[in-house]
Amino acid sequence: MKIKSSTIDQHNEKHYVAHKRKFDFISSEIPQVETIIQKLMAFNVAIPSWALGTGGTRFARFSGGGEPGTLEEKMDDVGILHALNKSSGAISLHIPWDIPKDYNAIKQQASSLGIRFDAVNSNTFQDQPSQNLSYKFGSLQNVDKNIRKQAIDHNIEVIKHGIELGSKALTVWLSDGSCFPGQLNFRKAFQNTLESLQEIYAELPDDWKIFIEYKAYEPNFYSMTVGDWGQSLLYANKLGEKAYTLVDLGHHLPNANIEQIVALLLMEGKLAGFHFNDSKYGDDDLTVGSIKPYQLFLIFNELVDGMDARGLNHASDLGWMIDASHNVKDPLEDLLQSVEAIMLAYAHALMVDRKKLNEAQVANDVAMAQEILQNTFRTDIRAIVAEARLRLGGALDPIGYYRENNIRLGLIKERGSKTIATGL
Ligand code: PSV
Ligand code: MN
Repeated sequence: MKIKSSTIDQHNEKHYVAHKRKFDFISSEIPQVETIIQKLMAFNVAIPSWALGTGGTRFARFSGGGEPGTLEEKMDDVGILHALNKSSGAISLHIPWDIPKDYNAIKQQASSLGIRFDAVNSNTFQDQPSQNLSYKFGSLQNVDKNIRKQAIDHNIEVIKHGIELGSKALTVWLSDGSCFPGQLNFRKAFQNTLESLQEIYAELPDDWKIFIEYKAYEPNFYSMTVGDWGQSLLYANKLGEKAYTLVDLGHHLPNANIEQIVALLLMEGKLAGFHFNDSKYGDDDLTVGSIKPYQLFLIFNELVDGMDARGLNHASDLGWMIDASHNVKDPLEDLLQSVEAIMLAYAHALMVDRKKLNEAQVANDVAMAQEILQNTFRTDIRAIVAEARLRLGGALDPIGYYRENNIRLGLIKERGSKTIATGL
């Protein structure tokens, strides 16, 4: 299913007067509004190929119907999102869940939808039917050299798929670790993992990066071999300049100060980018910004500050990806909400008066520093994000459009109500 731009124009006409009133007001309040709009227009967040269907828990999965059953259909779904918000122009593939059968055809489809291929993700946390050896006791860390070799080869194969598609990064998330004290020799597990990663690193093309994603717990509950940003940074530093630490917002112990982690990784030139999601308790994979929108803003505040300090291009120098699971909402609506939350947090961060904030910091004016951040966060800038979308031909109210035009019903008619997407 393709969204016709004429139907978006009709939708926008209906909403334009109300939008203009809000936009005129907010632009009169914010002097740098044009710069913010230009930056928003350049910014895109990759959609994970594994999160276009309904997610589930280990108890149950309640499919909503019309799920994309093939990679082509997943691409079409990202095309729908991108047509509506103009900020979802990339897809991140998980291999082997989404192996392209015909590279040229899939690349043609991508370019017709205005989508590029972001980081490719390897999977050595599950056993595949075609696989000889099991990852039950880990992959790159495994005590068995042959199992490590199988996992290394898989990662190299993922790089090859990525090269064909024009990706520029490999994301490695390992479930490796241990469930009980004594199960693992920590030093040996680290060394095995490092040596395995070095073999993968050696296969990276010159213009590629490797993203090392950490996670505090799950599926292993006593130790994780890449359990926090310190461990990830150790691997990244030992591997070399193409290796970076990837932050998934749900992968920390409760109450971790993620904004500080981000600031320091950026300072060290080692921040890869993000897997965005939100959480209340653990790796809940909830809609971005649905639980802690202020934290999301504080993270973006550090990102903008740190990227500007290093002269980085906001839109292209870090990897921006969503990693969420939509268990009770329509996945496409959920993803629209997630991207909107990211754009709002980014726009708010661009608005922060950094000169004043710096003055407050050097004067130890704690109350003023808080005022600056909170006044920014409490300003309703939704019309600015909507204006950026409008200028690119997107919908003023993406979810409104999605509902008015019964997109899910159309997808169910096209694909049926019982299709099941690959992924978690
Ligand atoms: C693991 O929890 C993770 O965050 C990794 O990024 C995986 O690739 C993804 O989720 C799988 O859903
Ligand atoms: Mn992740």
